[in-house]
Amino acid sequence: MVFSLFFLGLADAAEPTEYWSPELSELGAEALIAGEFDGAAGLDVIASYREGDAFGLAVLLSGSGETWTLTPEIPISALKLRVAQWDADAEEEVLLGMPEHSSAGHEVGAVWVLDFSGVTTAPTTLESLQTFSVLGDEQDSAFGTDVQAVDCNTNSGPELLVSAPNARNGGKVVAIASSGDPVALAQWSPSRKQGVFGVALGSLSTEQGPLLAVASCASSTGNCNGDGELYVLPISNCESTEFVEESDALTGSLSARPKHLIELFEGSASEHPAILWSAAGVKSVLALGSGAQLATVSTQNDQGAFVQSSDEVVQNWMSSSGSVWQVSGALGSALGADPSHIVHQVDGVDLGLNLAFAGDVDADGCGDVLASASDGEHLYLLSGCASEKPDTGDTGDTGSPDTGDTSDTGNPDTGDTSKPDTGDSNSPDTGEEPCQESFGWTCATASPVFGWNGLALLSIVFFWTSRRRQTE
Ligand SMILES: [Ca+2]
Ligand SMILES: [Ca+2]
Ligand SMILES: [Ca+2]
Ligand SMILES: [Ca+2]
Repeated sequence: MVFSLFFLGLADAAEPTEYWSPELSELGAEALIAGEFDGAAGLDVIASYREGDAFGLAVLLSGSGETWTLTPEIPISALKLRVAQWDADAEEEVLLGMPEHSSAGHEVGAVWVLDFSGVTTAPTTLESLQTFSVLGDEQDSAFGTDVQAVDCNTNSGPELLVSAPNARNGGKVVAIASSGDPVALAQWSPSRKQGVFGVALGSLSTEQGPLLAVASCASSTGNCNGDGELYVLPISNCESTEFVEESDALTGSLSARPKHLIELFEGSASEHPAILWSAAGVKSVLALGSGAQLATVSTQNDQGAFVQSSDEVVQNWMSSSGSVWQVSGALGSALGADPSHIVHQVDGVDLGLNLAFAGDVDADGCGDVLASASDGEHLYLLSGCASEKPDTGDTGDTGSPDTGDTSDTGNPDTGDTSKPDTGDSNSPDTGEEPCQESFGWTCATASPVFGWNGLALLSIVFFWTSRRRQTE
């Protein structure tokens, strides 16, 4: 295996703005989604919040403009939120997985489909938004750990694909019919009858039809410490029970339990299609065709949040060391050479516990992202357009602060990295320390000066590995 390691070079700093401050505890710390849910033009946002031992959903629909707090009759102790197209109307529906949900005293797990179409007044209960629900069939199986809606059967409408990684004999994924009774049409489980199958799910649309990506840990710890496997299941016809062989895994030996499996935009990697195994601490780019691990991005102190937007080029958004990094272009060898990274940060706050793509909310031509943060009180809006550009033209006028201006011509401000200048003009910034001094890391490999905060902490490691399979 050949790998090279270098750090991101110059980056621009961007100041997020407070987008939603509903005075709830731990807003968006567990889950955060955004989309068009109510049918009234404008972004709708749903975030978890905490009330004592339980979670609720904080809802901000553009049609009402008010914050609603919704809790079900049985308190939620664990949840997953996904956005899906469930019914025929144009609005998106919300999938709520509750893997610890109890029914009749048994913790069987549940998934609800919530429909906010046309909802303009505060619902009295979360249940009143329910358009479909299904309970797990086995105690302590963690049914609802992850969920996707994919049309995988000839009957009308999509099916609900639900994982129950703690189910007997190594976990399972089931396809639930959307019409009629919520019965299981199909089931996938590991033939070795051990491990944790279905810790995360992702849906992929390919020329060969819909595919379901399933993350599994071979051991039953659920941590995927070097034994994580990615399965890609054809689901154009899901109507039977299938046992998945270890040798069917697209790739194995992956680290860290993923929070998301994401179908990457074209242009995100050297091969397409590609899937991102997005876990806390590690983001692995996996080629769907060859199974090769194309690139690995290591992050620090994050929860595995990752989203993409697409402007002129793909924008990758991920959290590391309390900041959200916006990295343009392919997650591959060109990454470190491209200086147009933007770091979004808020003083004193860990930003980016969860991320949600928000569309172009501020109408400046670039896709934007919502981020929850450790202060727990606000959702922040991260603008996809760089609010500050590198100083490429300082003329020496000493009176004006150098805050990312590009109108001056003259001396480039070569020390400028991730912080607005504080007033100097014809000399390099001195307010920013090279990473060598800040972190004790060597700075020799990339650009001359590094930013002061966290640049070295988002290190990019490329693994040029061939496809790895477990074949025993
Ligand atoms: Ca809306
Ligand atoms: Ca719909
Ligand atoms: Ca609907
Ligand atoms: Ca924008």
